[in-house]
Amino acid sequence: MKLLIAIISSRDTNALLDALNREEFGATLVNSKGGFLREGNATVFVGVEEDRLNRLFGLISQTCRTRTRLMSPSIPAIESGEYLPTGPVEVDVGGATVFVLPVERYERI
Ligand code: 2BA
Repeated sequence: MKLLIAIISSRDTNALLDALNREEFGATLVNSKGGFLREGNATVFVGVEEDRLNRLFGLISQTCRTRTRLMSPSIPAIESGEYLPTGPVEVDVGGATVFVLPVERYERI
């Protein structure tokens, strides 16, 4: 068994969870925040048998879109070391950042 952890856009959660439910994947959704943009995103945990992992990746690819976000980074001022705002830059986010971990033991008690 594997534990798949997918970090996705909050806007894609319904589509992904609907698809997972339809195909009887068990899933847990946790609200999270990206360390770079500091915006809300979503983290989905799915315990899955190895032979269904490819199907799971397929559902994530179908439901999680790449989006462009505008952000205003701050860069250090040369003399004072203070942070000054610059113009907005475009950042591509998603469709999904996915980790697959081995599961040593799985029990439902
Ligand atoms: P954030 O950390 O808010 O990052 C949002 C997007 O900003 C990233 O999209 C990437 O395009 C960009 N980005 C992140 N760090 C950057 C940096 N140091 N310089 C320039 N651009 C940067 P994604 O790569 O699609 O990541 C989406 C979200 O997935 C991330 O939100 C974070 O919550 C998570 N994530 C990505 N890589 C991760 C990792 N190695 N470990 C844990 N979480 C990760």
